[in-house]
Amino acid sequence: MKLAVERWGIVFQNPVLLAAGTCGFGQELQEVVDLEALGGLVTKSVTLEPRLGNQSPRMAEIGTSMINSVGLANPGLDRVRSEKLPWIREHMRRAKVFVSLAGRAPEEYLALVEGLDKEEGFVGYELNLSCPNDSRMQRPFVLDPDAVTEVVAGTRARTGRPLLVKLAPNDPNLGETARCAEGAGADGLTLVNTLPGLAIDTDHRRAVLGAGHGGISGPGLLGAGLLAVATVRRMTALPLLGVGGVGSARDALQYLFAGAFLVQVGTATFADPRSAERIIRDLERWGRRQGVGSVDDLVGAGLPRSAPAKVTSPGTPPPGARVEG
Ligand code: RRO
Repeated sequence: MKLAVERWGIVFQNPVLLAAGTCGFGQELQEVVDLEALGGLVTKSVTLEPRLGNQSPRMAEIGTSMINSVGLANPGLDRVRSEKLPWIREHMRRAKVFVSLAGRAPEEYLALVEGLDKEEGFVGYELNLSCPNDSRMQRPFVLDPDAVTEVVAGTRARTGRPLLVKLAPNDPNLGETARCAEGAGADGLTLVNTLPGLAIDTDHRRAVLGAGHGGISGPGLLGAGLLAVATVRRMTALPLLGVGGVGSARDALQYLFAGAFLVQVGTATFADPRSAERIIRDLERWGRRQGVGSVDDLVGAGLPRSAPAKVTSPGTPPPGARVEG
């Protein structure tokens, strides 16, 4: 099976990327991951100023899943330009890099793009409008259509590179948010960020995470991510990237069948840094055994685009959501 997929004039050698926040800027995993074997990666979200992040503990296991409240710890725009991008330029030539951007005001995203767009080494941006862990923000931008429009239109005016918008699994108007991002000039949508949640330490009778609540990821997020992709696919023709709970080729295939053309591996990397490489190998083997020509033949193959009933929110199950893998 041909693993390569092309969108926006960019060829991804396979459809598996590492997800934002789980691979730093690539450099952090160089000893344990063959980065050049990947379709690509999305960097940790970058803010204008460096951030130290939230009080520890910042991560905890909850059953087979995970909860985090890292709090956007990152080196800030200047060091990303002076240290991280030069390393990426030298070491990542085949794997494609998206830089994830975050901020507390729409203007911060615009300033980030202005500060980065002359740099080389990355193919596009993932606008993180859905981080659940910034205590100084009342709610993520993605839950406010005006803010989505402002950030996307403003960044659109400042770059010709592909702009992805990362959406939230708990958005009650997910389809409308997707359309809003598309209308403002987004080129693709990443579904989904972590699901806001809480874990309580019963011995000490307090929240497990130093910051209190956080975002849930791992196997428990898979179904929510799939539903989000299937829902949004009916509302927009934009290319979709599926993320949430991918730990195997079967999970990745489900995202492809639901309508994503790329998948991102996140939490699975913490348990096994080589998860993404394994998933790529297994995908190829599966496709060969099934006699599939290319990954593109699988995109949306599990769910017809024109469904008998309208699906407007992730709370409504998509009709005919039967997936075979
Ligand atoms: O840094 C974080 O706490 C974080 C971010 Br920016 C995000 O988008 N999603 C998440 O679960 N954690």
